[in-house]
Amino acid sequence: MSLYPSPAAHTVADYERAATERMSDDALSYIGGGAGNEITLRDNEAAWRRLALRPRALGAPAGAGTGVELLGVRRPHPVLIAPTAFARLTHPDGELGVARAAAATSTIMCLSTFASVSAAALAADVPDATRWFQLYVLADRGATRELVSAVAAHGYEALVVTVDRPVLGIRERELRAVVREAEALGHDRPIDTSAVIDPQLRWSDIEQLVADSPLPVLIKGVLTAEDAHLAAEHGAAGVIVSNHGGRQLDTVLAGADALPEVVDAVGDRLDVLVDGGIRRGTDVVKALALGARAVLIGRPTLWGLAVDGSAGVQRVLEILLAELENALTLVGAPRITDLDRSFLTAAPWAGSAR
Ligand code: FNR
Ligand code: LAC
Repeated sequence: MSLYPSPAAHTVADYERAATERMSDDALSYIGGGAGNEITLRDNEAAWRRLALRPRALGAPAGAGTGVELLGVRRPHPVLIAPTAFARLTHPDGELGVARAAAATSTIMCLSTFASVSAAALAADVPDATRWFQLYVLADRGATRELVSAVAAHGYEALVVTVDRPVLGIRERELRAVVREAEALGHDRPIDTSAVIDPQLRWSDIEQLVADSPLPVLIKGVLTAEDAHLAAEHGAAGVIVSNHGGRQLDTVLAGADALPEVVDAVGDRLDVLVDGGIRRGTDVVKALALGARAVLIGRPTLWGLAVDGSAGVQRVLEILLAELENALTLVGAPRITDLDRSFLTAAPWAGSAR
């Protein structure tokens, strides 16, 4: 019998604390760690807190709706599950548990190239989860093409091509821990993700991939207007403003700070999404007010998974969605799509202890 959800688990932070208590040191270092001094990792959360809300009174009937349009498709809400590798390291339910929680909350799940289940097995096991596939372009382009046709055949609706990992960031917590990925996943030796990802990927490859792909392509890991323009010019349907959860290059901008320039550059042509440090419904409101169409959450789903398997992931999503609805009504936006930058201002408390 599971001890959770306990009466004390009301927030994403409660799940983080509970997960920290029960995860192995190795899993904690892999999931919780970031690159270098972890300045970007910490700032991903802090950057949302540097924005204050400017609510409007009497503007929004309660429950006015969280619906958004994403890649031209109506969705009930703008929260997605970010791709995270090796979910079975966290809990035996793994990605199948995440997918069940996604289906129960009408959340799009983005499956990692390095998932601990195959794209086909997940599609067969949880057919009613809306699925996107995160693609690392492999040095073996034949294998990459096969992977793309397999995920399209199995009903995945978009490709998320991650471009911020030509090499692995220097993650010191991970270096200090012995990550027993292999053992947890039933392999006889560690999986060297860097050995298979193509470090030489170029924008011309993206153009080819878009031309070959039966699915719309989003580029994940964009932090500048320059790259957003290039993504648009090379045929992407969307960009995900992301620093990979602070795991790649330390001291790059947080998603919240990079988002405005990307929205200003391509927001009228592409769907702009953002991830990194989203822990509250108010963070989602701020992201959408800055011009994002949707947000992705990474670690919070893994904390839910660690605490209570699929039920924990579902509860984490329910908490965020309830907070989002509450914040939307209180900020006075009739519809989520009515949010704009007039609902935001620089927080007077930014820079002080919070
Ligand atoms: C990731 N992320 C990631 N991204 C990706 O494109 N492919 C992947 O396989 C992984 N794997 C992965 C594993 C773990 C343990 C974490 C924490 C993250 C990055 C992820 O998609 C997302 O960008 C961040 O996690 C978002 O930040 P938050 O929500 O974790 O703060
Ligand atoms: C990570 C890789 C798998 O962030 O993207 O761990």
